Amino acid sequence: MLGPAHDGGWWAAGLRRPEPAAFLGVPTSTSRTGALQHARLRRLGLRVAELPPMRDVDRFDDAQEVAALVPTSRFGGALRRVEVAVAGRAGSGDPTAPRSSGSVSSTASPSGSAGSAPARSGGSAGSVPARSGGSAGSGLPARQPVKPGNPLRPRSRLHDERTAAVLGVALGVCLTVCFFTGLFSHYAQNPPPWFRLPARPAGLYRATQSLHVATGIASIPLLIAKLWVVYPKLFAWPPLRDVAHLFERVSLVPLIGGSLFLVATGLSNVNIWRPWQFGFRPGHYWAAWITIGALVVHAGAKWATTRRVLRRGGAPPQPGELGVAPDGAMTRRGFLGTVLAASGLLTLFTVGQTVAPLRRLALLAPRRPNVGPQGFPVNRTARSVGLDHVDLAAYRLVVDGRVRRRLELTYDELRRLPQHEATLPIACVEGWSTVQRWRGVRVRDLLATAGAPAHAEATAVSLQRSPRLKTADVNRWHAHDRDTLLALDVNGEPLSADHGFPVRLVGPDRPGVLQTKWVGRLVVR
Ligand code: HEM
Ligand SMILES: Nc1nc2c(c(=O)[nH]1)N[C@H]1C(S)=C(S)[C@@H](COP(=O)(O)O)O[C@H]1N2
Ligand SMILES: [Mo]
Repeated sequence: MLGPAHDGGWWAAGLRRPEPAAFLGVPTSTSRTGALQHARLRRLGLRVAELPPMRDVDRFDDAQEVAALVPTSRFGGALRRVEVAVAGRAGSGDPTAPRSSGSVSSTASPSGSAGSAPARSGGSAGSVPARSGGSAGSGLPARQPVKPGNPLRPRSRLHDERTAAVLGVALGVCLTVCFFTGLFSHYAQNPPPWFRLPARPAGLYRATQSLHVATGIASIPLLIAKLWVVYPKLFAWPPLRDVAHLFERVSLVPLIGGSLFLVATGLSNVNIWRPWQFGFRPGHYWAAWITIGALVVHAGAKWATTRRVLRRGGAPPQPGELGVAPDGAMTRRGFLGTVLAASGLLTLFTVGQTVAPLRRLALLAPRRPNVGPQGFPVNRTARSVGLDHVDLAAYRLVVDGRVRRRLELTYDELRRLPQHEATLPIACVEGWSTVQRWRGVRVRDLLATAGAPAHAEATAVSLQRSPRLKTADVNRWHAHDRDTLLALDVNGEPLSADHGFPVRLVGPDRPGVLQTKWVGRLVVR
């Protein structure tokens, strides 16, 4: 086994059996010592188990930083005694002298909680305890060349497996929820032969799509934090260990690229900034499959590590663990707390677009459920679809297709038919929604009057000029639901022009894009 040190050396090595060739000629005290040592062990045909990377102690300031992480440990105590002694001698001593003290361990956990130093003194495995830098074979004291303040060398203890694992699990949950809710949205709009969108529960699509956008937005801080925590690993040495490792690393390309793409396209879509307009859905859809495939590979590769580091978790917090460590750096708890809070707040400031009691907090949402003509939002105005004015005298609702009697109803005739009321949401694919009280003619009554077959389906056709969202399918379950209406009124008044005057389709559990406005025709199938 080999314990890599943060500075490129190693902090412990253990061998099951003595092996003189293991260390001979491997250069010590270089930033590649750890990698070269690793390669050597493997070349000898030895299986190398990696211990967690740790901060090693080469200089006095290293020791001080490590002691600050574990102030109550023996190491911390020993260092304090040394500091007192050094202060007592008022600068006459060599501050690095304590490295000869046998009681000062050369290692400490980067988090102060891992608490494992398996290579301490060889133990039953017959291993060689070592100082960092790989001098164990020669017995010479090693000194790592340490370049203080090198910004390219990550020294934050937050780049550790446990932080990565916690973020990974949170992100994995968000991406998985996003994938399935997104897939549901896709099938709701493009049903494959084996899928038919149910009409009940009436708020199902509203819930899944709100969840989609909420988890998508929650994943943004998680994704940024995760990338920051693991980026040093992207430059880890050796870049490729074996075929499994190759596979795992290659899967990072679609995983990282795909998630960034999804988040970027999703976010600009909900903010109605669509430089791509028609490409969004196919692009987002295929990126989702690619990303989730890569996520499955990645989760498989990291499963064991994640379980191990999360299990070990129960170590009691050190005095500096909550919030900020004594050295002023951020602890893991502080860091994860900040990231999760950012994620939660971002979501909270967005879900007001669909959860009415939170609407005052919807600072980041492009829409609020109660803002717009007649008290709710308009995405697409009549004018924007080429419908300046509907001439009521000429208006007819036509019901044709697979019917025994073709219907042609004026606005007044529609008004004289039995009216029905339903409280239903408009749940836009973009994640905002609004619940209103609708009143109009049941679609199933119209189908019955026209003599349509028992399990008939229909397509609603809008009077609008432009082709986008001009038609919407009404499947069998929706067509025969008692709440699927051709609405004439909303909240007791006739629909306004932008809400679909004279008639709009509205039904339970339909994505907003299927709640067609300005309906002029129902084609029965
Ligand atoms: C900030 C993050 C995200 C936002 C704001 C977002 C937003 C959206 C929106 C608005 C739609 C509806 C598009 C439409 O029907 O016109 C959608 C669909 C979809 N999303 Fe996302 N999304 C995000 C992240 C993700 C992620 C991470 C995944 C997958 C892991 C994903 C998978 C899907 C899928 C599969 C669809 C269906 C696409 C289709 O209808 O063909 N999304 N998303
Ligand atoms: N004819 C027609 N109906 C339509 C649309 C449209 O573009 N044309 N937009 C839909 C969308 S995307 C939504 S979310 C709902 C509510 O949108 P609104 O806010 O524009 O009324 O109406 C739907 N009905
Ligand atoms: Mo929409």
